[in-house]
Amino acid sequence: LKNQEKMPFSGQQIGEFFQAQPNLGNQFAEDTFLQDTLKRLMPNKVYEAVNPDLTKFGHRVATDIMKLGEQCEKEQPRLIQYDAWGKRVDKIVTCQAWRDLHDVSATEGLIAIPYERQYAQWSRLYQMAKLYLFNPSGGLYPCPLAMTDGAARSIEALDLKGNLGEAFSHLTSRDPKRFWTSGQWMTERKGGSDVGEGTETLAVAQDDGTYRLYGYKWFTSATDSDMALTLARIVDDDGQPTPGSKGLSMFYLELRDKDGNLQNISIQRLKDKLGTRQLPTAELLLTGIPAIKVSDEGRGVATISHMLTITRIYNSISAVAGMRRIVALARDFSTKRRAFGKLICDHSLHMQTLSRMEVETRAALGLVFEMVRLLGLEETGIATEQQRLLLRFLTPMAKLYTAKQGVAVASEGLECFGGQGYMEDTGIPALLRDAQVLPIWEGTTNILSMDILRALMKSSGESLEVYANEIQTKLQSGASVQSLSGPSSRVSCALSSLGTFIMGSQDKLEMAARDLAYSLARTYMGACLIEHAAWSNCEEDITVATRWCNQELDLVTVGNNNGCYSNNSSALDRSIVM
Ligand code: UCC
Ligand code: FAD
Repeated sequence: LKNQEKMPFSGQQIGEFFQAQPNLGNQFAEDTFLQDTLKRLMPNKVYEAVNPDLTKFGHRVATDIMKLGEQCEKEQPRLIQYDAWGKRVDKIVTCQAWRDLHDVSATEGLIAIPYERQYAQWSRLYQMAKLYLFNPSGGLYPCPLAMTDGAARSIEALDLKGNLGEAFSHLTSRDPKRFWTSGQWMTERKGGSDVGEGTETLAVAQDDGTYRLYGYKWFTSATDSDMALTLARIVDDDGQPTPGSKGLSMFYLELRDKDGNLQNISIQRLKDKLGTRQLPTAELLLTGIPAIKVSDEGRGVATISHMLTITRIYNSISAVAGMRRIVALARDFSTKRRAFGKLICDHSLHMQTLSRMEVETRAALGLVFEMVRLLGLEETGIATEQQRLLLRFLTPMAKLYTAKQGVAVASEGLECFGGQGYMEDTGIPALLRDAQVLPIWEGTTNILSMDILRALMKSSGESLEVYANEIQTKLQSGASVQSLSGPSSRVSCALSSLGTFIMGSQDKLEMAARDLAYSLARTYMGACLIEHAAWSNCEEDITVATRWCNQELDLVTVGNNNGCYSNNSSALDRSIVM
């Protein structure tokens, strides 16, 4: 053959075909479901007022902010424990991009917005819409923001501004030089779920009314934060603590002194993690750090639950935002990648795969923004008792369910890119690695399933009544749209079988807790999708609601019929596993 030097792979040439990479457009402008959700939940005047900022931010998260996030993945934090002369320094070195994300968070008002309350109860929706946009681009900075917001909300809700007003003003500042972040230290080596048994940290009273804390915190994320809320056990005059949950109190502390040196803390090591690698997560030895008690003695768990509500809502926002991101990338890629003679978006089976991911994403978004709506009502003091109960009930449900969806959709999403989805330098695997933490931190799936039961019992069943009433109200809104009658009756059936199951199976609730939580979440999601479709009256939304309700609503009934929660099922589970 002549002219062999012109063959495509000859010499130094590596071929002529290069796959066009997936790109992101403006993440607000492209997300019509988010826009519609906000239009439905906000008065028009508020939506029009926040729209320009969301549009601007939607562009930033696909451009400069995304670059900062990518940089944080490349330049991960490291710990310098000793200086050249052997002195212990315990310095966490973060990259410039991480510090820039701190400044972006302040100037964009990511924490400030809901506390400024310029848009009354709708301020939360506005803020959470920004956080949703920020999450998959923000290099895990949303993690410290979650704890920062949780701390600010705790200070506000617990009326602690007298003592902690200065901290509150730092946490909610738009000035990067003043803006503080907070940690949330609950987990110790003996246990992160059962903190009542797991907490070994002791608090010793000082003459001036403050305390010093001694202990070992096993997971502390964003250890470059300025302050933290934590749990410890106050010792009596003989040095004896009260065991169990009733011995725990909540404390406020600042990590560094005025010169920026850690105050009686040593950073033992940074965690070597599957994902969230952008985020410094450390083990801390507390060797007498000064702290202020900010709960009643023995009320630590109940008090820190104000923070948990916020961080669990952030977790849910993060899950749905991750889903949106991978769907957006996979959708764009499908218009660029060819196989078997056509673009993969023209293969109907691939399009079905994408549309199922989109339905999951919309169902999750509907539930999460419903929670955010309720949070806005609660913190502006206008929520009814029923709405407060509903928020309490939905928070663990949404956290646990969206976290699982987040992992499943990220995994499916990776596959949409074929082998490239598995390649680290595309940035796509990080979406899966980072999603995998969402079911673990802030309460695992089982623990949150039990938390739903806790909320149910504590309200003597009223939470369930409120939940059912709210679903009925949503279905009512769809009554005028004929094509929603099918999905509405599926939700009604699911609701009544849930009610029957709960009332008739008090002894089985623990065994059924996880399936029950999933069913409660799916049923509520169905109702939210129906409400949305009734509001828009558009065919696409009606199809989404119909598909969701046709596919998702039978779990508890199936489990019960299969004897999964019967008296001997636990013994059978044990024999299968062991
Ligand atoms: O993982 C962590 C940080 C990660 C970084 C942040 C990321 C955020 C997302 C970012 C996205 C990018 S921090 C660690 C998180 N740890 C947990 O979530 C702990 C999980 N374990 C539990 O939730 C358990 O259920 C415990 C610890 C709450 C169980 O403790 P107890 O002491 O056994 O619980 P009790 O006795 O049932 O509850 C004590 C009191 C009760 O109130 P009273 O005494 O008035 O009856 C409960 O009703 O606390 C109340 N309580 C609650 N109240 C318990 N949980 C709640 C709740 N969720 N809401 C309201
Ligand atoms: P365990 O409590 O030992 O649980 C092990 C398993 O047992 C879980 O699957 C759980 O669901 C199951 N289980 C336990 N009890 C029950 C039960 N009664 N019924 C059924 N199943 C049960 N913590 C902080 O306080 N601050 C932080 O900043 C922080 N950052 C983190 C960052 C990362 C990246 C990670 C991975 C974790 C972080 N954590 C943090 C810790 C996290 O909150 C805990 O890991 C989590 O709460 C679980 O606790 P554990 O690891 O002790 O697991």
